[in-house]
Amino acid sequence: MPLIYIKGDITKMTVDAIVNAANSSLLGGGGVDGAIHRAAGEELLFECRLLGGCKTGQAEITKGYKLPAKHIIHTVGPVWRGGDNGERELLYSCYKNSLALAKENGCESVAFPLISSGIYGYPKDKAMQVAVDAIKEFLRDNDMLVYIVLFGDNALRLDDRLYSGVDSFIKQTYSPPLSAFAGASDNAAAQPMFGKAGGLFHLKKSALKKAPVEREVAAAAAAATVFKQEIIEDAECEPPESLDERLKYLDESFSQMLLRLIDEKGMTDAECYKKANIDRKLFSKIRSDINYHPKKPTAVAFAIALELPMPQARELIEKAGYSLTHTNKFDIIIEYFITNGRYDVFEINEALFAFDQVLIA
Ligand code: AR6
Repeated sequence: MPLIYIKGDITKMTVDAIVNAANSSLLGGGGVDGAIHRAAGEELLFECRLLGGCKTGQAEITKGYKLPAKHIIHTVGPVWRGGDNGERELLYSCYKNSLALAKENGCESVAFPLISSGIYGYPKDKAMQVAVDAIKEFLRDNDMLVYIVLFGDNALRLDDRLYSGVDSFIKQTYSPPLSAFAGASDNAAAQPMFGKAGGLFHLKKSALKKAPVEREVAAAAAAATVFKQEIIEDAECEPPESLDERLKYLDESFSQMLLRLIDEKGMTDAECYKKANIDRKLFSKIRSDINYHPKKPTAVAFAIALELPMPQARELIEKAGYSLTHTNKFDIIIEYFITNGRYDVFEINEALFAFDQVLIA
């Protein structure tokens, strides 16, 4: 997966290059710059002195010294002054020039912090958008594994409207899995259904007071309702298809269906796997093995890249042996984006990340 968001400390990344959000002296400072200099050791400062500084938007490269990364690319982000002073262009050039330097130096993997979004005050959501735009543009013509490393608890704030749209869709749609009722003691069931980042849903108190058998019946009824709803939704959206048409593709494997859909959409392989944020090597494996079983996030990524409507997306994902249900946040978030016709894998990954879910691809 060519662009990956992760939470953590960039100095710990084992990659060909990490990027430093430096200042124009290149002689170290606070934030990530300070952390990188401390972890790399004082030899880094000796090499930096020889570089004689760096202009905003430009980039320079040094060795990684004591870091697990082989190289450090030092770039100088703009200071945020309200957004009308060329900040976006300068920040974009930081990513563009750093990636070009990484490529020139034969790097296959690079990790970025969210440049300018700390001491330099660039709003995190805007800084993220610039980072993603610049990296996406680069990946259109180049193969590289690029990480954006987000630091601290408030690492990323999803656009407010998108966040509340996804959040209320989860609240409306979520239906607890049977096991949540059957195995749960009253106490355990009173816990939030999701992990620390979620904490959105609590089982209704009335459901908790019921005897175990009643709880199972209630849960089964809830599940049946969801199932029925899905059938209705599918029937409403699915284009009429003849029985012959359906039978023709019954035995298709995931790989065969994927390749057929790529042709039907008039896409090239590269357009499809890049849009899916899938690595070329993984795509080649899927292409050459008709029985290849991808992981669920990979199957989902292709459904997104192909911009499939919900029924077809479900079909493709089922070919890989998975389903989209209403019993977990990941599935619901995917459904939200598909039903709203928003097929940008990077945007979906930001939402998944914000809700503490596995990313797609
Ligand atoms: N790993 C990953 N990200 C980090 C780490 C880390 N170890 N530490 C901080 N961040 P900043 P800037 C995040 O302030 O805004 C220095 O003094 C942090 O949460 O390091 O470009 C330089 O010398 C934030 O999201 O860099 C300059 O003078 C992001 O890294 C000035 O600060 C960037 O925050 C540059 O300011």
